[in-house]
Amino acid sequence: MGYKVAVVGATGNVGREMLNILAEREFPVDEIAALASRRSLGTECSFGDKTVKTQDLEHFDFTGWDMALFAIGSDATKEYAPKAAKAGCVVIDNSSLYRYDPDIPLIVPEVNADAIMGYAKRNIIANPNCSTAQMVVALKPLHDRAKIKRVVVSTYQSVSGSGKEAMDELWDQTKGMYVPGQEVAPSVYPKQIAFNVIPHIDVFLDDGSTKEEWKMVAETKKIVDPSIKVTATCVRVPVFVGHSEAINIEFEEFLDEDEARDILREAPGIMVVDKREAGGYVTPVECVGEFATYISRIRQDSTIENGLNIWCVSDNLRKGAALNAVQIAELLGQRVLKKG
Ligand code: 2RA
Repeated sequence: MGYKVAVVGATGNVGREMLNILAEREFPVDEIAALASRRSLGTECSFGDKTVKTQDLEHFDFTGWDMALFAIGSDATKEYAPKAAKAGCVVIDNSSLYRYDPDIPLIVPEVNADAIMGYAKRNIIANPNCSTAQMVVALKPLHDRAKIKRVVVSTYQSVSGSGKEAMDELWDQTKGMYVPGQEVAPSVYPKQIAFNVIPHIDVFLDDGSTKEEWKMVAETKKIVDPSIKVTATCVRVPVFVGHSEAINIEFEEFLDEDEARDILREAPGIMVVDKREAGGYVTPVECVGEFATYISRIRQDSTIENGLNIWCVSDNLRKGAALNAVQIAELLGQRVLKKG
């Protein structure tokens, strides 16, 4: 006895990964619905060794469906998520719409699984921002051992975080630099992304930070501990898939780098690759298609009393979005719906 599962936004980067990962992890699906806007109607999506034709989200009836994994923008989510929730279908939403709502749990299963019971208030569970998800997986085991006071993080975020159009822009712009007359002007991004980096993701806020940076602050506080101070600089880099983060952590008490490495090695969802030699660390191209959050460059920060530096890399379409959403679905099945 399995679940009736809908994937909303099935033709997008994240929606396709949700279908892939549901199949890869053999989630107990009795029936799968791939939902998309009318313009994508009939598109065939892979679901393991099967294909499913997309159905029209606008006219879909969620009654009798167990859960719906949403991977569409906030505006469309605002229209369809409440309909699904009201029909008794638990919504797991990847947009930012509900993440900061006190009535809706924001879940990273390796970090705050127990908070999932809060789903019952609105029948909605929020998935965190990709750059937050991988970071809190690393922070949580260290925070449990030596309470974290402050985090300073710089991100190096791949263009797949902006969607398929951005990936095409990087590809075309890069090619165009080698073929006279085929130069490609910036479109998705305000400046050239090929062979360049852009310190701007999402909109600018009044204090000079960007909304992406604000998300990392607000979501870390909600998922891990509201007392943790976080400051972030989020940067777009010419990488197709895989977000990287340089994370500096200040603890309430000293935590030795070797003990930190041992803790991370044992922590759920983490793979430590940390050798102080050429190639002894993970880079984005190696994380693509993987479930793990990789940690490298673990070392003391001797400029402050209880400091540690780490390098964190993960597939932003997987742990950063689709995998985390499927893990929430698994948790929902184990703790609440209990079929399968
Ligand atoms: C990005 N985190 O990387 C944002 C949304 N996926 O663009």
